[in-house]
Amino acid sequence: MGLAYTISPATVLDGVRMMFWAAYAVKEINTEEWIVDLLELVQTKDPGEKEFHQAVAEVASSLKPALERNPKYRQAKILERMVEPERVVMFRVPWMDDAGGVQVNRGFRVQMNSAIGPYKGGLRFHPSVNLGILKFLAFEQVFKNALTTLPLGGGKGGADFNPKGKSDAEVQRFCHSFMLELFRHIGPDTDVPAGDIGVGAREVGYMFGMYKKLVNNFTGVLTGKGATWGGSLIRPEAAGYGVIYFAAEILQTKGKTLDGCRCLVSGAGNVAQFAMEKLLHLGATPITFSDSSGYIFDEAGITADKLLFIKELKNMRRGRVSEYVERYPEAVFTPVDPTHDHNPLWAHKADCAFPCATQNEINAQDAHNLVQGKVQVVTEGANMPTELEGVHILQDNGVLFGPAKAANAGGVSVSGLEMTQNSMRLSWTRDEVDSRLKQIMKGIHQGCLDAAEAHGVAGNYVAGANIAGFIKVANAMLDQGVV
Ligand code: NDP
Ligand code: 2IT
Repeated sequence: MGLAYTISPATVLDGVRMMFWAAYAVKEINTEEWIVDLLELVQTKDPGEKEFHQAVAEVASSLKPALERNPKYRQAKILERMVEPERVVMFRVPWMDDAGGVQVNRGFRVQMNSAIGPYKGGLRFHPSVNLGILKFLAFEQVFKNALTTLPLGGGKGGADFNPKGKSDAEVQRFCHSFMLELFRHIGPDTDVPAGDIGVGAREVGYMFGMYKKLVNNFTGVLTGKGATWGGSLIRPEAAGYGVIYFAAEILQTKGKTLDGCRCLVSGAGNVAQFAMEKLLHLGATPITFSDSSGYIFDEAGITADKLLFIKELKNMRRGRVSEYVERYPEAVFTPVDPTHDHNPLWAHKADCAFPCATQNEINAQDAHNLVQGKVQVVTEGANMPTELEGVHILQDNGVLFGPAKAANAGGVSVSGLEMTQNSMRLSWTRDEVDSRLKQIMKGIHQGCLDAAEAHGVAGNYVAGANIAGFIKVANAMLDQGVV
């Protein structure tokens, strides 16, 4: 028998694979140049998506050591593939207002990456929502979900619907119309949405009801469900509690605790409320919070009673934060001033800061003010609340900086635990879920430190989070081939 007949198909395949990698290897480009090229490509392809460009730039600029260590990531164009969503659906959401008028909104779902699990991520209902914002959020979600150690891919969606000033019936009609299209693109093993800005228990309930009616199937297709119909205990608290668990871990590396710390918090929604609650549990004192109309500074400290008032104000009455000073006249309300080049909330003296409202709420000037105010720790509750220049100013001045994709991963982690409980058809106790959440946040913190250390950027949580999340997804993509 001749030699040709002894070569197995597997050997031939190996040979082809080697030729494939060799062809790439001859075209040697330096990593920095390659990163610049990638950012240019992203900007040229979708020029209007500035938040998405910002998120990609932040990740790409910290991946250099990982890309240089394993040339296959560049050869297989892993990052080029990661910036391209696997699928985007965009759809009309028509609904009727209480006066009988027809309203039309635009709905989206960005299914970014499913290398390590079904697409997972929240839905945002806010008038500012557009494709660029949802692509930035979906891109961040891919890395965040990888850090949780749970089998979750990344996605994000939402609509440019403004829930403010809408009646309950209008919100219900909108949610039902939104799900009338979204239902065909999601499923418990395909894509599992949850809440985000403007989407809480009420909206998840209406969307779940419509999904169940359409598919005639009671299944865990959304997370953040009510506790009596498939929701997990601690899911409402999870993102805010997780942020504070993460900050406690950061402080512990310096032998410190949150006990006695004075804390700046922004936002007054789900994440901000439960971040403040956990700060109080751990002996710290929140002194600020905000919404889109302005912020409150309460020098005496926000107590558990005052927090109850905030929850009732924002969750039941959907009111504005200025009402707080009517009840607690010792506090000060400062309205948003669009002519300001900075947010005065971040100029108060404090030990820690927790931005928990929205993207880009800490710019370079705010970062300088935080440094000036002797803030030692900034831990992000919102997604990308700090502009890249602000991040560098904080890090260069020795502020311990916990980035969103690690620090706020508690929300999606408990969503993952909700999916597990749904699959097992059982519910865990509050203590069980809370202790798993704590363990996950501890693990994410350690994972960031380990990845940073192993890649020559010890102590840099931003680089550590990006590298650890990237490697997990990238290796899965390599294993699965060019799909
Ligand atoms: P909520 O809708 O419950 O609260 C959002 C808060 O931020 C409100 O106080 C809102 O003010 C304020 N806000 C929203 N948009 C703006 C804006 N453009 N300018 C100023 N203030 C604004 O949302 P969440 O608390 O759920 O989300 C807050 C952040 O946390 C977001 O970045 C979200 O992506 C992120 N996140 C959420 C998780 C979750 O599980 N919910 C998990 C991880 C991260 P107003 O009341 O005036 O609208
Ligand atoms: O940004 C986020 O991580 C979320 N909004 C939570 C997503 C989820 O699927 O629970």
